[in-house]
Amino acid sequence: MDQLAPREELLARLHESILDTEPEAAAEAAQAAIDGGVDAMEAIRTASDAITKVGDLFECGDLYLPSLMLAGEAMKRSMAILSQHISAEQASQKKGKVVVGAVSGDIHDIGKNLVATMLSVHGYEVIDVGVNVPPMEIIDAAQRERAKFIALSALMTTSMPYQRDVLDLLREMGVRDRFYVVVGGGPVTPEYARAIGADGWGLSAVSAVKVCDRLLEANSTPAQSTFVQE
Ligand code: B12
Repeated sequence: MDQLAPREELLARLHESILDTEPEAAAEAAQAAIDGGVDAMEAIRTASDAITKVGDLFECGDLYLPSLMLAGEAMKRSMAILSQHISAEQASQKKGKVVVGAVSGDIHDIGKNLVATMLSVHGYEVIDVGVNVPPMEIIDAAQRERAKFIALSALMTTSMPYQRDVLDLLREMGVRDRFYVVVGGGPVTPEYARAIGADGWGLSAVSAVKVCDRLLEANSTPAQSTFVQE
């Protein structure tokens, strides 16, 4: 019988498959990591590290759009496998539920998925409602799931106003104080986030985790909490 590949080798294979933008290889590497006894959380951290590097390469023009999209798919395929293997103990460390979605009119999901992954790796239970989600559907999901946070992604100036609509609707419904609302995405600035009455704004997926952590630590009522930006 073949000897099991060492842990480092399995993790390196996963990392490489995402950097090489190969969805099929990423799914296989994720399964191999699990079969080889690698902790799912550790593998998720490795995959997140790889997709963050891919994002950096894209930002500085060293990677083109089709590759970015393939890398996003590779991340998705590996996460589908790895997330099934998070242990009960790890799952019980959850800090609370976060409804994550891209608002109406916006189908960009690479950054949103990265935010969802980073939050999930850092102990949040993520309910990803997908892309192009109308404000009321996002609020319905948050109420149904008894979420603590709503994280809204918008990549276009034309979709940003729907972040405001979510907040307006929460206020109209008298439930604004039930959820911390965190916003982000390319054109969304901290000034805009403050103006629409969000609780926090984050520049990146890593920032999204920091913002949620800081809001939890502050433990104040949503909408009355100090605005957090990272
Ligand atoms: C990839 C891409 C696409 C892909 C999307 C694939 C997919 N599955 O997502 C495709 C080709 C389908 C596409 C389509 C379109 N796109 Co496009 N697209 C991009 C592109 C090149 C990269 C976006 C991306 O994935 N970046 C990489 C990820 C990792 O970064 P990110 O999304 O910014 O996310 C990070 C942060 O913003 C932050 N973040 C994101 N969400 C959140 C949420 C929270 C809560 C927090 C805290 C943080 C956070 O964390 C993320 C990770 O660090 C951008 C240009 C750009 N440089 O941004 C244009 C861009 C966003 N697209 C644009 C446009 C106009 C379109 C189209 C309308 C084009 C067209 N005419 O058909 C369509 C339709 C889109 C629609 N209806 O939604 C414009 C938007 C312009 C504007 N300001 O309004 C951009 C800026 C390009 C441009 N310069 O013109 N697009």
